[in-house]
Amino acid sequence: MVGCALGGSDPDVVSEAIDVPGLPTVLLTSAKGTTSLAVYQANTGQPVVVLGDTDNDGIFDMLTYSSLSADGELLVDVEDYGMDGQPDFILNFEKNSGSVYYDGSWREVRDLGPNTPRATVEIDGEIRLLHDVLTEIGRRPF
Ligand SMILES: [Ca+2]
Repeated sequence: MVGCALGGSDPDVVSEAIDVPGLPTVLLTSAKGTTSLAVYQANTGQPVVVLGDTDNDGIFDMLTYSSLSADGELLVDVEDYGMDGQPDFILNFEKNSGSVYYDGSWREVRDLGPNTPRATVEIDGEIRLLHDVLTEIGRRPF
C-alpha cells in the first residue's frame, strides 16, 4: 500500500510511505529544507538506512546505515557525509566505542555514555567536542 500525507498537521512536512506488511517500510520525507529517504526494519520500525538531502538541492548528500538486532536494538551506526564512500563517523553500541575519520585518519571518540553530547575527540593534541568536529567535517542536521 502506498500512503501519503503523513506529515500530520504540519503543512511544511510532506511524506510518502511504501508500507507492505512483513517488508521493510520505505518513507520519503521533505521537511524544513531537507529531504530524506529512509528504510525501516519491518518488525520494529527502527531505521536501517537513511539517505539525506541536507540542503534540499535535489541531490542526496548524506548516508546513514545501521546494524540492528532482530528486536531492533541499535548495534552499529555509520554516517558518510557527502556520500563520497568514506565513512566519517562510526558508533559501535556493543563495544561502547566510536570513531571519527578526520584529516585522513580515524580518531577515537572519548567520553561516550549517557552524556553523549559531552563526547570528545582529540585532534592534534586538542580535546574537542564531538559535535563540533562532526559539524566541521560535514555533518548537517536533518
Ligand atoms: Ca564521507
